[in-house]
Amino acid sequence: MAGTFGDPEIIEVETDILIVGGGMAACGAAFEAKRWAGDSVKITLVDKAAMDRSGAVAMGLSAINTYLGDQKPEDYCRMVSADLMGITRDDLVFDVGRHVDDSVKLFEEWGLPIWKDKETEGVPLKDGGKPVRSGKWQIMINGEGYKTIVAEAAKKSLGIENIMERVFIVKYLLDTNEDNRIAGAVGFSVREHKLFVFKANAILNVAGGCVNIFRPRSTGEGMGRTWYPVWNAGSTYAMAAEVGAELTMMENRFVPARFKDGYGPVGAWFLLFKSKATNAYGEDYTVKNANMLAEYAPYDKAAVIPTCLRNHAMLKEMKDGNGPIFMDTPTAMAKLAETMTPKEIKHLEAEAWEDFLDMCIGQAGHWAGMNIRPEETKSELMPTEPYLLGSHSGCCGIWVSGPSDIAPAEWQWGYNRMTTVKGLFTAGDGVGASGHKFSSGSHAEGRIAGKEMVRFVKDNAGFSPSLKGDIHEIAEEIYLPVRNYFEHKDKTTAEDINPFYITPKMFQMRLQKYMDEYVAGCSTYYQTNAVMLGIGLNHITMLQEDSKHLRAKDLHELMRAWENYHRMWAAEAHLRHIQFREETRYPGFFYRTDFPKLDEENWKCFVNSRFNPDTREWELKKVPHIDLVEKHYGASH
Ligand code: SFD
Ligand code: AMP
Repeated sequence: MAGTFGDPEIIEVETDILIVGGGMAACGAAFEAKRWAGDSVKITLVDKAAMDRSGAVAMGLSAINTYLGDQKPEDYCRMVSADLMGITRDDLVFDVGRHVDDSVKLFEEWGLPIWKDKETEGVPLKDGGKPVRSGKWQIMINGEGYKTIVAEAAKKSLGIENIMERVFIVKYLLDTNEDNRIAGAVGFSVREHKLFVFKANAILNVAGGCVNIFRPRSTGEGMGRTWYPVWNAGSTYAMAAEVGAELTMMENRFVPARFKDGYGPVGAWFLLFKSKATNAYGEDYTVKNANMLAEYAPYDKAAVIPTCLRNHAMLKEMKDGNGPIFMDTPTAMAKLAETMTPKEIKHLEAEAWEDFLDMCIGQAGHWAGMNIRPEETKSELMPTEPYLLGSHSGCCGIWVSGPSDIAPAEWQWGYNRMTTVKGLFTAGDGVGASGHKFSSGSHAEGRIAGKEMVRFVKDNAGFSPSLKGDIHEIAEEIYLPVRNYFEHKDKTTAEDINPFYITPKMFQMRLQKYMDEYVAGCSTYYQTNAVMLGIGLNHITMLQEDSKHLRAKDLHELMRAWENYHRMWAAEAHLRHIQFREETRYPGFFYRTDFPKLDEENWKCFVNSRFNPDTREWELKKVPHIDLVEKHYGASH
């Protein structure tokens, strides 16, 4: 290896179960797998960051968005399906629904404060405590320390000696002897010059969703602010795709409506504070545009307006010149205050701030910096840049085997949450076609996968992984950006301007510009068509060629280089799926202007894709959708 810091030390780690990621799903998996594994199955967890504050819940959260309580899993399925325009996997959603409350009860047992109604104050959920509901499915928490609490339980279960932090996994490796069989993974430490080669019987791929493939609305000094975490770089989708796992619904995305510039979430404002959002002239855009929304089929089954359609109505106002959009916080607070004592009003004002201080500190900072008092001043809302995720109000991800008791035969192949690659499992943002899991559902899904992986490992006890590929060649490939830097850095006087290499930051900006301009980003009001997509794909193909020239001047930048490589893969999958689905299924998230209508007849189906690692070609296909809830419980809700 060229360069001043020499060859990395190569360290082999043998384990039975490898958990890649340290977020909500990973913590759930670690906890549950350990319960079933006993001491006979070795479990190792690798996180690119520090588990206490890694992943989407790093800053904490103010609400747990999935808690069923007295409600039925089939009703949860109906809600999820309607919000995601009718195409979800009922088997997977039902499975989360029947297990999610157990995760929430565990969180409380581990120390997470959950708001209770006055009558049951201080009574734990498991003893009949009634949570304060912000919405039908959501409950309120004091959640600044949410992730540290959940991570602590996972760490305690696994044992600190089985956890490796600050190791970035770059790719998975298939087995030499058995086709389509996972055998290991490879990643590097971002602190020490060490390359880790893992051999495993089963791997859980839970590295979160994908942020920053689109040019963000934040610019200049605000750059780096996003809603979902910047460190979710699409690794889950990219690494699964590279070994040939089938993806599903990668055309789906989430464009959250958020408090402008600070990216503060809106749920508590809409649901708990009962606030209304309006156009510039005080009109409720969802009421004003109700007829326009009625054109979209699954809408008639939805108890509330689906998330993308709320955006659709908002975008109509913005395009018609009726922006900005406001969250009318003063009216909502005044209304709530009508029946409150002065002390209660102070408490309400504190809650308004705490909602953001607990999960999106930047928004509280923005309010303070802009002299905004929510009880006096309205705040602007804005649809953000698109995010790829499978756990929140989106459903892109990987195609997995479902639970044996409910999944139809074609949706199950032995082990719940196993991908189409033998031994490779996923959960949380990784599982496609089943959104609205959120933090609690991702943890529960991790638990489901963790348990199944133990069963898989025990059933496959004779497996001896033999890694495909020469490890020294792989090491060369992984550290190539370092070589690029040291070989060429002295050829110019300004080290960031050099015709022989690309900095990860510039590479990311190029990707973001392509995605923004051609693949329905903010700058085209989320619109695209076949011609634009064709140009976009051409640009991304050229970017792939140039990815060999990424540079890294230190280990931190090496992580940035590989994050962007993963982003590029996720972006390509997203583009190809949008190209394939010739309709507008999610108006408000994106529009195919050449197919502006929702087409139930031809497109009420999943779109699945597979990158063939041998031919290096993508294959896309339609997969029939089955409404299991309607089949077993009828259409009512
Ligand atoms: O307000 C590698 N979410 C909300 N969920 C709720 O329940 N309530 C809310 O209030 C929610 N809201 C919210 C939410 C998220 C964010 C960012 C905000 C607000 C501001 C969603 C949940 O947080 C989300 O659904 C889950 O966390 C998803 O879980 P999971 O496990 O799929 O992803 P993760 O937690 O982000 O963890 C990813 C992990 O992977 C690591 N990682 N490790 C090794 N190698 C690599 N190459 C890696 N790449 C990534 C990460 O470090 C991390 O540990 S609200 O908006 O509605
Ligand atoms: P958000 O803060 O937008 O991420 O939303 C948090 C939760 O509230 C999610 O379960 C959303 O589906 C839900 N939610 C947000 N806004 C609304 C709304 N206007 N109507 C109904 N549900 C909403």
